Amino acid sequence: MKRRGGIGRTCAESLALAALSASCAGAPSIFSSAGSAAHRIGVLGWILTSIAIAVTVIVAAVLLGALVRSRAGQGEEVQRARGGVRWIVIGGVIAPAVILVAAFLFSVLTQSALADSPLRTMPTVQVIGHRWWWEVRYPDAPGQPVVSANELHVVAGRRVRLELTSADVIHSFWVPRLAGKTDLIPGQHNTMWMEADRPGTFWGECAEYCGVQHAHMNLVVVAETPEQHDAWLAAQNAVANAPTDSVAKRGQIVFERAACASCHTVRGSKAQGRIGPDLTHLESRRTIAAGTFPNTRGNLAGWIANAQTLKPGSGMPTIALPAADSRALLAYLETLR
Ligand code: HEC
Ligand SMILES: [Cu+2]
Repeated sequence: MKRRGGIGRTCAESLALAALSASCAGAPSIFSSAGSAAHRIGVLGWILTSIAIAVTVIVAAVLLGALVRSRAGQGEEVQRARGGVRWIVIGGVIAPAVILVAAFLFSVLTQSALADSPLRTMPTVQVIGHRWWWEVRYPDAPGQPVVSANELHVVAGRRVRLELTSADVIHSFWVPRLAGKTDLIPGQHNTMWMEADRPGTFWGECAEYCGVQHAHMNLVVVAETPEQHDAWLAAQNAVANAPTDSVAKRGQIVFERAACASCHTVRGSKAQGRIGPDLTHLESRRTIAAGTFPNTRGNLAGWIANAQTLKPGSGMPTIALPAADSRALLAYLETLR
């Protein structure tokens, strides 16, 4: 559903976004895992939290006991009677060593379960971090390479390998309900695997401070059935159809003249820019500007006219266009399904 007019985020839209991130099935917390990798991390989280709580409670109880006894003036006798040195060796050396070794072992076991195994054949998705959006590529897709942004489609119940790198600074890929964090580092390819155990949408974000718009660098993972995924890939695979409607045709000319084409690619057209997100299937995406706004007509119009007010410092300049051009441009963008 598209709405006309309105710049920026209205109250209803903030709610819509909140609903999207929440309907991204529950709070994005490691304790509500929805995939095997995240599940292991959740278990490790509970183990470490339980150990920490137990240690705190025991230490507090012993301390309290000592205080009560020293108040009663029996401190020294008790210490002598019970063997103070033994307490120190057990409580101060052996117990911490056992606890730390156990915590270390649990962590190592989890880490090795999460390690990417080159033996398994998994479909690969490449994720490239940009200040402040995510480029997503599907090199295994049949035919043309599929390129999208800020939305990652996977098959529910199937592992996918992520190949992570960055075009500028260090970012960190994190979808709390599906997997742990992995850094995206310029000049390096980190890999990880991820799996959603059921269809649904899952909210993700950049987990490494990467500049002023770090908080507006979100993404949505869409887990779907194999049939839905194939249909989605086939649709993304297609190049954009040339617009037939006269207003949209004019919009395409505006797009190519107003510098949009120097930064954005629309496959199947002259626009081959590589600075910003691929817009070939812009309309198929749920959000714009990396999860910052729901993808509505009003927000698209507002974004183009006010990008620097809405996401200051972002790589997208504010572009003022005459009203008629702006309408035509929107009509064109709406053909990019
Ligand atoms: C100097 C390069 C540049 C120019 C020129 C430019 N853009 Fe962008 N555009 C970007 C960048 C970078 C982003 C990503 C911004 C972000 O999310 O931080 C972006 C984002 C967008 C988005 C949101 C895409 C998404 O999926 O989030 C749309 C739509 C868009 N631009 C349309 C346009 C149009 C229409 C024009 C011409 C009027 C234009 N851009 C001109 C660089 C540019
Ligand atoms: Cu980032």
